[in-house]
Amino acid sequence: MDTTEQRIKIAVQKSGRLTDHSRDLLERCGLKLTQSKDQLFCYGENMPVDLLLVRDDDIPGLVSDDVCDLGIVGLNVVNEKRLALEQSGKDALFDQVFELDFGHCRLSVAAPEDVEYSGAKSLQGKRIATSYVATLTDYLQRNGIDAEIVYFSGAVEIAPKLGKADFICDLVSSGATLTANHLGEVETVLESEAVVIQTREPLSDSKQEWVNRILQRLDGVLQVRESKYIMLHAPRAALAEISALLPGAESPTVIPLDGSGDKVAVHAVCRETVFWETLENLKAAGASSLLVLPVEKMLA
Ligand code: PRT
Ligand code: ZN
Repeated sequence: MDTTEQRIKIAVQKSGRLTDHSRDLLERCGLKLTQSKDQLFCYGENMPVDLLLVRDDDIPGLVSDDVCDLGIVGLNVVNEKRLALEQSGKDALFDQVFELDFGHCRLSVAAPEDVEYSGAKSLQGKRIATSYVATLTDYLQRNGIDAEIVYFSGAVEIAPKLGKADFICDLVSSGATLTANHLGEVETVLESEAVVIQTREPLSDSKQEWVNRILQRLDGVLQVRESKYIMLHAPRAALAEISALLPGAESPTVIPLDGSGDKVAVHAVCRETVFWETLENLKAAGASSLLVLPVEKMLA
C-alpha cells in the first residue's frame, strides 16, 4: 500500500481505561487492525493508519516529538504535559484537535472529611499531594494561593492519612475512592475527557487528507450514538407543533401522502434521545404511524 513515511501513526493507550474505547472508535471509523506479536503495534489493513500502543503518559511526548502524528489521551495528561513544558520555558508542539466524549473525569482537590473548608483560600500555606504538579501549580498561581505541592506518583488518596499532606489533588470519576478514604471534593481544577491531539509538524497533503477524513468519521460516529431516524404521519395543520416536538432535529422532510387528503409523512433525524414521552407527545399532537429507527452512519 503506502510507504511507512506516508502512513499515519496514532498513539493510543496500550492497556488501561482508554484502550477499549479508543480502539472501538477507530474501528467504527472503518479501520481494520492486526496486532503485532509483541503487542506494541497495530497495523491498519485497509487504511494507511497504524497504532502505537504505549503508556498514556508517553502520548503527548510522542506526538510533540513527531514520532506519532496523532494521539488519543486524557485532557488531564495533555494539560499536565503542556503546562510542564510551558513552566520550563518550552512550547508544547501539539494541538488538541477533537474531543471524544469518553474517559470523563475531573481533577479535583479533596479534603479530609473533618477539615473545615471555606473556599480556595483555605488551601493557603497547606500541603497538597498530587501527581499533577504542573496543573496544580498553574491552578494555585491563577487563584493567588501559596501552598506546598507534595509529589505522589500514585495512591495519592492515602497522603493525608500518612501525615504527608493536608489535601490531595487527584482524578475523580464516581467519587467512590475519595469516600472510601474519608475525603470529599472541594475544588474542581480541570474537567477532563479523552481528546485527539495532533503534532504541530506540518503533515504531507495526503497524510493531512487522511487525518481530516478520520476526524470527520469520528465526528460522524459520535453523532450517531444518540441519533434516531423518526418517521410519522401527521395532518399538515399539526406540522409546526410536531416539528417543535422532534428532539434536536433540523428541518424535517415533509412528503405528501397519496390519496390521504391533508396528511403528510414527516421524516427527521433527531440528534437527541427519543424518549417514550416524546412519542406520546407527538401522538397527542396528531401524529400516527410513528417509527423510530437507529442511525448506522452519518456524514455531515
Ligand atoms: O499504564 P498507563 O500509564 O497507560 O495508565 P494509567 O494507570 O496512568 O491510566 P488509567 O488507565 O488509570 O487512566 C487513563 C485515563 O483515564 C486518565 O488519564 C483519565 O483521563 C481517564 N480517567 C477517567 C480516569 C478515571 N476516569 C478515574 N476514575 N483515570 C483515573 N481514575 C482513577 C481515580 O483517580 C481513582 O483513583 O480511578 C480511581 C477510581 O475513581 P472513582 O472516583 O470512580 O472512585
Ligand atoms: Zn499513566
